[in-house]
Amino acid sequence: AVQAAPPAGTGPIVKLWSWNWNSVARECVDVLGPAGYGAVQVSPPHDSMSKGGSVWWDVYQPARYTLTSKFGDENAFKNMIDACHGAGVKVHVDAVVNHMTGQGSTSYGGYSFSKYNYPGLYSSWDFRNSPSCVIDDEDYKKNGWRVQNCELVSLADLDTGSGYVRDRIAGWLNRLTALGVDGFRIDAAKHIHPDDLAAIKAKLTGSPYLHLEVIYGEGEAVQPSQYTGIGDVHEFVFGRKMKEQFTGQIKWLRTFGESWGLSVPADRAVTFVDNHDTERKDASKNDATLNYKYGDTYKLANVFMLAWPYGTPRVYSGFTWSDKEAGPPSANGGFVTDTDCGNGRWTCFHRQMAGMAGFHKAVAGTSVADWYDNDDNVIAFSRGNKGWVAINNGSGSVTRTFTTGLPAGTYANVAGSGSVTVGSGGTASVTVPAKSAVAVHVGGGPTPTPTATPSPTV
Ligand code: LM2
Ligand code: CA
Repeated sequence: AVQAAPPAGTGPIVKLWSWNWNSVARECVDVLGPAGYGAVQVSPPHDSMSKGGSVWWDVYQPARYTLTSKFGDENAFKNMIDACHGAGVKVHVDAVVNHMTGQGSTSYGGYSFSKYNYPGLYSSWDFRNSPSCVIDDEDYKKNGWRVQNCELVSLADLDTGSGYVRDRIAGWLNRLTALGVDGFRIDAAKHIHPDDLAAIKAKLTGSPYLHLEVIYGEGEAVQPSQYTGIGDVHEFVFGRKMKEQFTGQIKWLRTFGESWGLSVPADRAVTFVDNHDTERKDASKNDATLNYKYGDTYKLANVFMLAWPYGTPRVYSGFTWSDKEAGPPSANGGFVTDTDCGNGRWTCFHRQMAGMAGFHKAVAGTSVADWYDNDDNVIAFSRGNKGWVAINNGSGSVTRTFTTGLPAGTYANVAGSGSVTVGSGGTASVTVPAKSAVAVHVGGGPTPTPTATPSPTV
């Protein structure tokens, strides 16, 4: 199978994490398609460890390859794919294929399994369990073999070197492709040897887009560069840099790019401000990121991600939490309930970025020009003659005349409210309130609704 990278001008990915299938379907039609999001990444659809429960992480313990998850049944899954495709949105599935569960004997609905035994699917010899070993923290720097062959947090590690296991994994992914799935986020890809992953990829039908979760760590034995020949790779340094910059001075972003020590080249990177793991890290840890709790600071980092050319951006949207273990809103024995963006239980952050999804799509293929910064926390730049953005990460409002690079006209602010009128010389007088952004693009205005508070305006 040939790796199909998203074509230029494709909208960003949005990860609707822990959303049920019915809710994703509705969101594709109501919000994602109209906004210009290119693809939605959904949670693992396989049958898991338990049939739902009170934690979120049960879905990272596959129990069998059936579409019987806490997010809905096969019908709901298929309806979601059709609805999203109808809205012009591709569907990516979170594929957990490095391991199965860490469970002792478990039974439900007439199905019984244990850590190294899944009737009709895997038996003990399909795992690297003789002798079994568990990955230690020091393995990451010292021993790449153990990172890929020992157990990740004691989860039964599949022998991905075996032809039988490769066939089972490819068979599962191919079933999803046959249902219309367009791409896969490969969970724990760092723990699967690149040769094994390449062999599985060679068994895939169609040309699904692959993006691999390979977490970068300085000086580690397993590196993202070992995987870029297989698919796009998640750029974990990006989010760490966004936290550092947006909690400091963003003027430094002028030179942002590979030279900053990013781990994946721009044309192979999937970038994100946070994901479901990093949003839960203690703020003091050096691999912590911003998350929705940072409010406007988080929002501005996402505006930058969608405005600056680096990789394929992925907007993250999950549920609100205070307990790190707590699962999504659910009922009836753990089935995830329909998303309600008004009840405070879901962040629905991607809705705040809907206008920027369109911006990202509109400016594809252009380069950065007309850089401005105030030597502190206000920056602005254009993207060719297609778009212009100003980000004020400081504590005071800024009004000035900017060079936008845009044709004369009035454009809607897709990062907030109000509009910007560009004169014949490409300049515009704009007010950017503290901790806010103004983003305008060709095809994104003139704005139809004059607002009561006319800032930012001419
Ligand atoms: C991932 N990427 O590589 C996921 O993004 C991450 O969320 C997953 O961990 C991990 N890999 C495995 O797919 C989460 C969660 C873990 C949890 C696992 C499995 O962060 O805490 O581990 O899912 O559900 C849990 C317990 C852990 C226990 C393990 C096995 O928290 O204490 O280990 O189950 O029973 C003894
Ligand atoms: Ca492994």
